[in-house]
Amino acid sequence: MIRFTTAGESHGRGLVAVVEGVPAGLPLRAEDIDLQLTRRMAGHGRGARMKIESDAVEFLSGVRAGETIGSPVAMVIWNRDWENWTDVMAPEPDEEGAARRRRVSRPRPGHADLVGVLKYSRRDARDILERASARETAARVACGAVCRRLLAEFGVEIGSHVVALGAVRAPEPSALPVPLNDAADQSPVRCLDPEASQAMVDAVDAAAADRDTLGGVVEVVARGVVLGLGSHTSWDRRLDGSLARAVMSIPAVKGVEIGAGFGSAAVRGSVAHDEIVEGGPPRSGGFARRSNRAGGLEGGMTTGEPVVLRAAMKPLSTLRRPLDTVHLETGEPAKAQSERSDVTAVPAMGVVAEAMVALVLAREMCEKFGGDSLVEMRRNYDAYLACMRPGGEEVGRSE
Ligand code: EPS
Repeated sequence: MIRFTTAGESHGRGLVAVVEGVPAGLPLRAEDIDLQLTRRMAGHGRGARMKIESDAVEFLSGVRAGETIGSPVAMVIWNRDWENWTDVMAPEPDEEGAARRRRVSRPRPGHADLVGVLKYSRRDARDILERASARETAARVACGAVCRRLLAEFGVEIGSHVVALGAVRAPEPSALPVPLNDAADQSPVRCLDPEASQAMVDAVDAAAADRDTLGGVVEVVARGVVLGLGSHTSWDRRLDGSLARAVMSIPAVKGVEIGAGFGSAAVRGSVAHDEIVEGGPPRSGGFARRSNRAGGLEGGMTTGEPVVLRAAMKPLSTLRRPLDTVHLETGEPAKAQSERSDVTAVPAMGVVAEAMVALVLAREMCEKFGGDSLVEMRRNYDAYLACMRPGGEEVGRSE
């Protein structure tokens, strides 16, 4: 079973990412991970921090001679900015009072600051924000990149694009380009429509000039996913639930919808569903759909159609035009602390959402097709395709 964990503070020494349960024999290079880390750093509206960092992983374990060996894959991403924070973030007792210099006492509405200090009995909201910072998503992207590499062995391609940024909404494309990211990554905001892309850039610039922030919506698409990941049999095995949870856990994401999502609530059943026809690929059991309003999931299981979900991100809560708050030490009304931040991170959130989708899909693939090694997993996958038909008869089986 694939599991992952991350550790690290935004201005600490670095971020640690560990993925367990990766089958042995998967070709894996640091470049596979770094490519995704670089995509996460990009996007119009990112702040000054991204000019300091140059995210890249170092493998600490689990990879040898360019292949996984079945043990936990541990990676570290060093924070370049740490050099400016060595005293403030030092683990040793703070005799000089260095940490005090960067104390955060005016919690930002919308961030974890206030609830965090109360819940964890801290004086300094920096103890909370250092971990609540979206910097942590770099480690998730590293874990997701390992899973993405595994999924690629089974023909799965995951991409995303920005469908709305602030009030600007891109027109719905008639068909999505393949591979999706090759097209989306050309845009400074990862939007497929050139006109909407320019309007989004302008909206970001206008928000920056007003010292404000913007949210938006991204769509994630996973193609080539085999039919039957997840299960209808129990609530916690339904894959739509697992995907929604994983994507909802991304900082600032406030909504997730699958396929037609909220829109399907307004239409009649006769136009909400995807009619079944013969003639799909072996991956879909030889069946296909006339449409994909279900977003590739029925009964909590993949149908073989592309898995499609959307995530809505609220505007970032670190504002250079701060909102009202209360000073933690004096109890007096105050303006919230203004930390350096992004105007928007919606394009980056798409890359993080791809990673979370990859983690969930890879976990389900390993659960269904097991395997301590990639060879074993592939054999089980092929055997499943061979018997995937009503009744489960194997192709060419003698009577
Ligand atoms: C981020 C790094 C952070 C922020 C941002 C995301 O770096 P710093 O705090 O040094 O500027 O830019 O975090 C937030 C938007 C937030 O609210 O925490 C990153 O690596 O993505």
